[in-house]
Parts: sequence; structure tokens; C-alpha cells
Amino acid sequence: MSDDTSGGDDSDAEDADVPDAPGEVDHESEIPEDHPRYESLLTRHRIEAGVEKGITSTQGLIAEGRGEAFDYLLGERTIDSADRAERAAAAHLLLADHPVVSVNGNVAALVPAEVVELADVVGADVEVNLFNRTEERVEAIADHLREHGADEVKGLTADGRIPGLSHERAKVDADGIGDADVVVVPLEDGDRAAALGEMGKTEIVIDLNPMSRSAQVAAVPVIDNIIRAVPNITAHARDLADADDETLRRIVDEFDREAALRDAERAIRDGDLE
Ligand code: PTJ
Repeated sequence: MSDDTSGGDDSDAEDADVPDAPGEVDHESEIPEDHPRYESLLTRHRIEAGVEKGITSTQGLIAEGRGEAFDYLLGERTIDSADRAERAAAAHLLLADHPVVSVNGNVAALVPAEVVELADVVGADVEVNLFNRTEERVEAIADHLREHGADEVKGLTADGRIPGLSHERAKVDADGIGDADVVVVPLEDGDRAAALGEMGKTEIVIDLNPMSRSAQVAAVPVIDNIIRAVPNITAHARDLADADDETLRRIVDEFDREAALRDAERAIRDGDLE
């Protein structure tokens, strides 16, 4: 298992067979696309830029590191069961009366345009919901999503509550997550997914850790990097756009959440790391 995950050490650059990533990246276009760790370096750059812009919390850096470790063990690919989960997620979103995509500081930094596109394709609302909530950060994330094409961003009113949660994630818009029947919950290992389930909502959780609390309780656990997962859910939604409800319901019913969690854990434990 050989790898270069530093992205910041130029000392061996002249001798290396592969291009080294520049130490200081001002713009993601400076990351060489043929670098073997391109996706990881791009992800790190976006998270760093998110912190600098006041979108991502400093804890978000740590969360990214945890996710990256799982992704490395998964082989940094969308495994077949994750692709099935992404198709089931698309079917759920297309069947929903009121789908909402929940956005935190990491999601906003990593996939702002992709989240807006998914919401457009399935007719979902986008709502900012934060663990480390400050009004400045909610505003900054809403602005960032608008810069990436969002017309309306929810989460600023925060006039609803998720019962049974004591932390800031309980604050939702009554006509957003409060009213949703299907909620996409990306990148959080916590108790909100269970609380949303108790409210009768269907959760689609995107998380690289199949053992995370959120993934464990999700109707659809998507064990994949959000960078790959969101565009792939959108692609499935486009593919299913003309499908009738019966077809969509069959996709939902045939999806096996236990098998998806098991497959991902097996891939992580038995991964072939070359
Ligand atoms: O912006 P805030 O204030 O709402 O805070 C956001 C973070 C992410 C800091 C907060 O929700 C948090 O601390 O989350 P956790 O408990 O660290 O959980 C994050 C989960 O996301 C972990 O299970 C990681 O494995 C997973 N994860 C991290 N990066 C990715 C990921 N899953 C998919 N794709 C990623 N790129």
C-alpha cells in the first residue's frame, strides 16, 4: 500500500514518477487532474476553502478526515450496493410529496452546485441545518448556495423543532424539514436521523461510515462519498423521470437496507488495498 496523501510536501517532487500536488492551492484548478490522489486533494481543498469562507466549521475538517479514511478503505469508488441505494434514493425523492435536502457546512463546501441540481431535478427544497449553528454561518451557507444557483434556501426561519433533540440541529423550518416526508441527511453521525424517523419521515442518509448512527437508522443508507453520491442520485433521478409510480415503488421496495450496510462493511473490512 503506497500512497501520497500529503499534498503539501514539495521536497520529493522532482524525483517522483507522479506529479505532486502544490502545497498552497488558491483555486482547485491548480490541483493536477492526473494526480493519483486528485479526488482526495480536491475534497480537502474545498473543505479548507469552506472554513476560510466561514461556511464550514473547524470540526468539519476532522469529519472530513474520518470520511476520507473510510473512502480509502472502500477503494474510493461507488460500490454496487451504493449505486443501488442511490437509485432507491432517487425513486424515494421522485415519489415524495415534499422532499428536502438538508445542508450542513461540509455539504455546502463539497457539493453546493450538485445539491442545487439534485433539488431541481426532484423538486426538493434545500434547507440549511447545522450542528454548530450560528446565524452568520447559516447566512453564509445560504449565500453560497444562492451563488451556486439556488433560488430559495430554507433554514433561516427556524420556526419548527424536531422533538427529542436538545442541540441546534433540532431547529428546522416548519414549512421545510418540519413538513417534509422525505429528507436527505448527509454527513452527520448523530441522533437527528432517528428523531426524524420518529416523526414519520423517510431518511436518505449519505455517509461513508456504515456504522454511523445515522446510516444505521436510515431507510436508505448511501455508503459513498458525497462527491460521488449526489451526482449519481441526480443521474438516477433523470433516468427515472418518466417512470410511473408503480416502477418507482418497486425500486423502493426491492432495496434492502440491511444488505447495503452489510456489503459496505464487508468492502471496508476485506478491501483489496493495492
Ligand atoms: O456544519 P455543521 O455545524 O452542521 O457540522 C458538520 C459536521 C460534519 C462537522 C458535524 O455534522 C459532525 O461532527 O459530523 P460527524 O459526527 O463527524 O459525522 C460526519 C459523518 O460524515 C462521519 O460518519 C463521516 O464518516 C462522514 N463523512 C465525512 N466526509 C464525508 C462523509 N460521508 C460522505 N462523504 C464525505 N465526503
